[in-house]
Amino acid sequence: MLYPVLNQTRNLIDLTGMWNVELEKKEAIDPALPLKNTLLVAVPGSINDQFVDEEIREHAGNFWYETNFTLPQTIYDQRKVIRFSSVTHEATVYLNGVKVAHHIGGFTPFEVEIDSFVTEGPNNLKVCVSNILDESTLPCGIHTEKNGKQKVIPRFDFYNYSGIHRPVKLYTTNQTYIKDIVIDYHCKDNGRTEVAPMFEIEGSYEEIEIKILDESGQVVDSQKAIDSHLVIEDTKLWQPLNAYLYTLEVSLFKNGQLLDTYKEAFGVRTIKIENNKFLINDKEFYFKGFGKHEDFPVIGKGLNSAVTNLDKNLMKWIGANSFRTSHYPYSEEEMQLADREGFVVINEVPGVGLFTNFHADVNLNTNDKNTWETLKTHQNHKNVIKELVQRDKNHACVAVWAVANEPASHQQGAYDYFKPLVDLTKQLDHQKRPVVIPNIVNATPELDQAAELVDILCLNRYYGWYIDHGDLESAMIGLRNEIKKWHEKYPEKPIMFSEFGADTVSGLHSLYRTPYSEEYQIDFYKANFNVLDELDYVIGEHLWNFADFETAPNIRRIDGNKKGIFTRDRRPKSIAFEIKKRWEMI
Ligand code: GCB
Repeated sequence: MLYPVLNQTRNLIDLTGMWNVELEKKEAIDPALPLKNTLLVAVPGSINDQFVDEEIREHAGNFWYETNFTLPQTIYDQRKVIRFSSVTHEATVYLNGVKVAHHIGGFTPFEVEIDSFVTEGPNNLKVCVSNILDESTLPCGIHTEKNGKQKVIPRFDFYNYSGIHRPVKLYTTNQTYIKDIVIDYHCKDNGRTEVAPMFEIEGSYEEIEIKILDESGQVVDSQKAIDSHLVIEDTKLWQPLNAYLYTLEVSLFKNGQLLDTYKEAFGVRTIKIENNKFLINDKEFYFKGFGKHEDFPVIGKGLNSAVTNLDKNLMKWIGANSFRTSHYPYSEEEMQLADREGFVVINEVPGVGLFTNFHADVNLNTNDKNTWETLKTHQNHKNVIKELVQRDKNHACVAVWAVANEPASHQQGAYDYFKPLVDLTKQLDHQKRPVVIPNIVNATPELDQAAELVDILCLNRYYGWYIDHGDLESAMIGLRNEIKKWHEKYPEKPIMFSEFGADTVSGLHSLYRTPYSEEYQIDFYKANFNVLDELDYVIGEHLWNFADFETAPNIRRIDGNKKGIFTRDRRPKSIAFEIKKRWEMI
């Protein structure tokens, strides 16, 4: 599936804006009838924080969205497709009362051809959005009932924002169209790159023209056969924080008439792991950056380009070169920006909550069932991997795939659960990029069963916070011991600190440098940096988290998770200036 664009052969109509919304309560809503008790809701955006109404914010179940549109006559003869960039978490789409699409998974796009259902007059588009998470979904949650009300208890540490989070677009093509493009390339010596693009094309055509353009729009090479190899001489490589993007342009013709054309940007770079090092273009790369969230006041997880842009600029300001899309795929627009700016991305599927006896709220920590005998997520897990690799395969910024976060990889069954998923990721990815599964502290080097499957040992460690809270001296002894054991067990695998951090209330100061103060956050990071700077097999540091973010209420979270280097509204805490100094030196 290609990103929707406007060009010589394709039209693009934006369906975002104010939609109607109605909560489905006891009585089921009939998609054939107009919605009755509607409110206005902004699309894109999470629904939760747009109203002054706790019932809406906390509603677990269906939200019915609705909009109406009439198409211009000029495009009526073309093939028409509605594309949702993401609907969180499950969407059933009705056009003029007829069910036309269903999609499970809140962070990847889906689309439907609507030619058989659309009318020349007004059209009614309804989307039934469910925010229910259970033991089959990803992310994984607990679906239960309390006081006669449905409830979703997240098994993860971020707020279960839901709604139509990213743009909804109607685009058109001719009956002959380019369905997908895979840009495979091989870097040879002397700066020569052979590009072997693969195309999925529907319909008939007589001629194909494939071109590679450089950043100034000059044609680098062009060919006229579908299985052509194109050549870039003196390749300008895509480098971290110094990106160079080529464009592959493909056009289809019949009787000299242009039927379809599409441009896909791509960067040329190599990724290797050798001798415990992570190499980009054969040069050692050290990850400096963050685990992030798509999270901002009012819009929740809704796409907002200004926020995405500010985050990118804050990361540049502080000296970061990379981030992880914890704990779900981020917007396509964010990936395009990362390509453009040269950020290196660890791209994560929503494989989070895969630990049945863990919950961010310690009071729920009572269930001791085996995760892998309890959960029914495997099919959905395969789907989210397929959809993410499909969506992001051509992005130069994507350097690593994360197929889960902190699963119960110490419990029996973890290996059998993850082996097919890691294999699937590699099989689907034409670049065979490294695969990781950020590890939870319970899955010690002695107990863990998934580490042998991964290319980098990504450790999420909170020594000095959840372990030896407030006692950094003991904490660092523990951390050193553990890392040593990992290295002894897997001497050939690089290690990365994929999460470490301390909750910090912005503006809270302490002479005694106590936890939650800005001083403690500084001491915490200094202590951790001392340890990881001693170890030459450590390939990077991703701080947890870029910014404070919203979570479900629980005893450890006061107005959300406060481990941000920036506040939720992106003001720096004192630590930000320390990190900037460090990263500008590395
Ligand atoms: C983790 C999780 C992350 C949490 C973080 C924390 O290990 O991966 O989702 O937010 O810890 O702050 O507890």
